[in-house]
Amino acid sequence: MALLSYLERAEAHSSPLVKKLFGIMQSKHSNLCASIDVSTTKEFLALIEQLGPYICLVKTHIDIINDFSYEKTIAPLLELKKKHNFLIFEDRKFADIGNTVKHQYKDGIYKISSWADITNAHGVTGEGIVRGLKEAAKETTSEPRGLLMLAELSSKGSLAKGEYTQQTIAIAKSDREFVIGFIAQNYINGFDEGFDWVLMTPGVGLDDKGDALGQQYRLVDDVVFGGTDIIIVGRGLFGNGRDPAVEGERYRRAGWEAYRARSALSG
Ligand code: S5P
Repeated sequence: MALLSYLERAEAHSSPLVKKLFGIMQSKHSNLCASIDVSTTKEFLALIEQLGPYICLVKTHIDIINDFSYEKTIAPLLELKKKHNFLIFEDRKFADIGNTVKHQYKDGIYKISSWADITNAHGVTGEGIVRGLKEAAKETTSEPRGLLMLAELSSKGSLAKGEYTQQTIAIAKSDREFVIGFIAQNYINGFDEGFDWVLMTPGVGLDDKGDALGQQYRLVDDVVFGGTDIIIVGRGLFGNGRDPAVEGERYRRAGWEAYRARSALSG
């Protein structure tokens, strides 16, 4: 079957959040998500300001920011979101029982459900995790919120494979309204069944093969031709003294051209 453009997918999708995301991707010609793993608010906001024009999504690990506060970290992040037109994905990787994740998502210092459009969860604790997170989203806001299930991981020796991956996909299918897709390394048989899941892939780097702590990088073309919709890039954009604006444009172009080439081949 021919691969649809992001615009066609936006028009056809039932989720308001996915419509918005694909719409942004189409208008910015970007399937690049920037992973901003830094530990001060100053660096965090400066990087997002520089990368803003090139990305469709900002991925955060808000709990690694030393000087976090809603006023100094989140309020300006939301201003940058408006200015540059991207969505926000808090990579919280929830992994507890439904009742606990419900509170972890909406309470505490971070109040993730109040500002992050998208978050993600492991399947390890079973289906209740989706229900708990969905309840928290509904109790927080009328804005659309979405969940990605972690079906596979990029790191060496990951246990998320085979039967575990299949069971995680089954959990995702328990709620096709709140669950919008997956974090995985490739398109996996069993995802689809006629539903347009969003697939995002981290562990992407054009210059490095990995890091000293088990991260493994693959090339943009490999992950996009492997079936991904959104490439997630962190240190490739700003690590090792790289210029985020230069790398932002480089990865944006690489991701966009790869998706176009894949669509043309499938058409
Ligand atoms: O399988 C995974 C899933 C995730 S969400 N592998 C990953 O590396 N990630 C996240 O993507 C990880 O937590 C980090 O924030 C980012 C990759 O960063 P990079 O600097 O290695 O590109």
